[in-house]
Amino acid sequence: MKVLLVGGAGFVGHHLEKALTERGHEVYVADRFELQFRDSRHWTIDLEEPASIEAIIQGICPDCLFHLAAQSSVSRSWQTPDATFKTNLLGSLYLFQAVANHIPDTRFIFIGSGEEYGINCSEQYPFTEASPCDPRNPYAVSKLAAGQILDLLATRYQMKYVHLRPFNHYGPFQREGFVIADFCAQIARAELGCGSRTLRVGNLAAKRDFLYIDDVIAAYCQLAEATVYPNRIYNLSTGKAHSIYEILTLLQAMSNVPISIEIDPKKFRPVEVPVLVSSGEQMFQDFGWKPKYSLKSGLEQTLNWWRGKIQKEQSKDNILPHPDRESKRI
Ligand code: A2R
Ligand code: GDD
Repeated sequence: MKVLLVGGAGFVGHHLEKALTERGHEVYVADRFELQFRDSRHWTIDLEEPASIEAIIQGICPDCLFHLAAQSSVSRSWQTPDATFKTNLLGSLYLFQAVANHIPDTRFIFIGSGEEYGINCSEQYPFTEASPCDPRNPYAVSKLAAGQILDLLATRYQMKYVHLRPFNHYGPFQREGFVIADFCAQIARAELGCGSRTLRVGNLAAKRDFLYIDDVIAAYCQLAEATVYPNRIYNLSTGKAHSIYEILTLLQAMSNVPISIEIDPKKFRPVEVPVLVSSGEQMFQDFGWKPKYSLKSGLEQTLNWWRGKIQKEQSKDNILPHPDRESKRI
């Protein structure tokens, strides 16, 4: 099957490209590649330029398309709500229109966010797909609005789509700016003697539903290969909430050097969602998907990856850009 990953050079795309290729699919990636990283399978796209979208949609004509491209940081969306809306809402609209006009039969997987639900859940009452949405930051509003537009266009043009709402995910290749990557990177630098042993952290009281990247990829592969497309929303989650403090404590215990903590008020959000957790029941019922990784083993693998990355950065051999997709950003 021909699969196109729009925004496929990011954290999730990096893993998904590899997994789908290993499963025998013909995978194309469209992202903001610099000239030297483009080839027949890696195309340059800018969601804010409809012409670049049209060219790729018509040039590739995929059987299945994942829309992963986004300004994906909640924190940054408070600093640049306009840029967040441009990419996540307007850019998504351009992409939906191109698909509706040229390849309405493609299986379209829109990656939204658990953040779309906002505040009204607790550990006793996790969100389900039927929960009302009350988004609490510009990123969440942009994802909710994009999903609503997709639903309207899909009805009008008989498109086949899934609107997925993944909750927090983490693992190797996630960049700094997200909580587990931030903590692991700082610990790895402290261990290698090139960073402080005092970790700067934000709000430790928040609770989130964390998925290890391999579990996310397993779900995405199942969706790509599914034959039934019910044009609906699915939550991707574990059903368990962990406080950021708990994550920090687990990582501190894995560190080879003593780590102390400094709360940095600049890392707090203007508005914080205290708990974000969802039942993953619907994905299990309809696709048989269930997360397999424990938080502890996922954190160990992520911290080990950061140890290797920081070590590599420290070594002299790494002056030239590394020839993998990560290098898009170097
Ligand atoms: O911002 P960059 O240059 O790193 O590129 C990101 C790309 N992207 C775009 N691609 C084309 N046109 C744009 N205007 C545009 N703006 C951003 O989307 C990046 O390569 C990719 C998103 O990857 P990440 O930020 O690493 O997100 P992640 O964790 O892979 O999440 C995938 C999806 C996103 O829609 C999240 O909002 C959702 O899952 O949670
Ligand atoms: N980034 C960061 N860095 N967050 C911190 C820190 C820190 O040092 N300390 C505490 N936090 C808290 C944040 O306040 C938030 O409550 C929680 O850790 C998670 O923050 P992020 O990892 O930045 O992710 P997010 O929850 O805002 O958004 C992620 O999950 C969404 C799905 O729930 C992103 O991956 C989104 O793209 C995704 O849609």
